Amino acid sequence: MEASGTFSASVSGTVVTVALLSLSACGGSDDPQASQFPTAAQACATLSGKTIGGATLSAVAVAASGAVPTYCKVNGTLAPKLNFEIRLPDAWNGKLHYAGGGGYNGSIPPVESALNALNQGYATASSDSGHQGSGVDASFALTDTFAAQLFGSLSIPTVMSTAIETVTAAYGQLPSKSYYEGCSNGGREGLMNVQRYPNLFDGVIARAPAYNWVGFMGAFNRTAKALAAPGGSFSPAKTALLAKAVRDACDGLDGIVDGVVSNQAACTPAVFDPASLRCTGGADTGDTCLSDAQLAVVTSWTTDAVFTGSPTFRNAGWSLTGNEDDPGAWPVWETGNGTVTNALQFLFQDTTVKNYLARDPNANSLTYAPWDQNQNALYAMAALNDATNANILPFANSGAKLILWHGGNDAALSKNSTAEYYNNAVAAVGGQAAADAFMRFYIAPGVNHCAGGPGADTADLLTALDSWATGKATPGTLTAQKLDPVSGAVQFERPLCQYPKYPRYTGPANDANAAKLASNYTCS
Ligand SMILES: [Ca+2]
Repeated sequence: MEASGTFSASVSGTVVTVALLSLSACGGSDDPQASQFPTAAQACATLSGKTIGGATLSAVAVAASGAVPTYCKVNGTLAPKLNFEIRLPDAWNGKLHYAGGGGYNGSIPPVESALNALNQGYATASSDSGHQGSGVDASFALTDTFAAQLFGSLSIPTVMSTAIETVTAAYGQLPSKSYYEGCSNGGREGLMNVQRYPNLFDGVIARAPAYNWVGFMGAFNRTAKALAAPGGSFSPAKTALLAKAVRDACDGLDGIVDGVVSNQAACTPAVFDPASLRCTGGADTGDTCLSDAQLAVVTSWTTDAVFTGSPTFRNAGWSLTGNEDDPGAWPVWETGNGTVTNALQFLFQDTTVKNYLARDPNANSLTYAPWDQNQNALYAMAALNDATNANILPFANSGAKLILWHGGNDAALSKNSTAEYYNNAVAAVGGQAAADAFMRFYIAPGVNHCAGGPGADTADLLTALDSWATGKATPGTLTAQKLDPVSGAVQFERPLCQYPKYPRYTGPANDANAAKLASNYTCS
């Protein structure tokens, strides 16, 4: 723990600066040979027009711009239509990074999704996972069995094969380490790699993983139906009413009233009961109370959703956070600001019902009931998309490391479901000590789905993973930061605690500057 504390201190406060400076100075690597590798322009010249893995490569040098460094942009297509992109830095650190997708994929994630890796000198690969379209459109799964398999699990090992060969052709040697990093569906893809391809990566970062596809899609459907029920709709004022009531009751339970309920476990129904907001008589009488139909939405949100079939067909309910009203939380994911059909949870479950379950583009997801009626379809979707297998000993035995991360204000996917997977994995690999040898789980309070929200949403998990995988440092408590979106300056820090701990304020009272420092919190 001491060694890791030193490590996190060295990272804290300087993540962006270190990454940017090290690129120009020595390629972000302590490998003395890093500077001997070809530059991005030279790599482009080597690769342009070359055919690798059946894909004819285009390779274009991209000039540095803003936070994006100079890199060689390599594109190709694996038949029939799996489009990939590999970005090669100006000063390679000898390692390969893979950035996962989001939603139902359908496009190559932008370079910004891999910027931390690129700035540290990693070659970094991504793909559209084998079909082209909107991230909330699963119609490929209705008509294209192979595209559905690529989306489910096959695209990453397929692209990795070509990526490794491409990097080796560019630099003349195999990557010394390969790491995977992704959030949301990208987090699911990470766990899929861990479970089905345990030797593919030396380390995996799975953030806010959408690993229980059957379970959370069913929960999305249940909550969408509750919101669509007469009187169930949540206006911005209703969402703000609920969030403020939670904050008023629970914000200070972590030692500081900072707008974030970091100690969610203490925010029990005995401390805050949503029924305390009930409109007299149960009908909607205005913005100062919740109707019975709206309270039913809250119940759908906070309780586990359990479906017929496999024990893995379930989703742990969400915690109330006090930041439901953040623009990146309930408004975009759940309520659609009063129009449920605009909400992302509605859109995801709707395309899932149409293309995987009812297998009818005209099906109405809000009247499709019961949601678990088609067991064959549920099992088929689970076989394609679920990454619920907790026995990840093959991955652990390969020597690889896994970092799980989840935002505490994630209104898309429940952090409690990730905790459920973590606990299942701990049990399946033989207990806490065995798990600690290769797995970490961090929860970032006040952080929305993948990023954003009032909490400290930036942490250099890649450096923590690399230090672990290369035997330099075992990750303990890390440091998370909130950065100014324009300048990149650090606005405040928090310790990034290992589950089930949360950051408890121990600094001087009523001291705004002290409250910004991670050193004034302890993981409790
Ligand atoms: Ca607080």
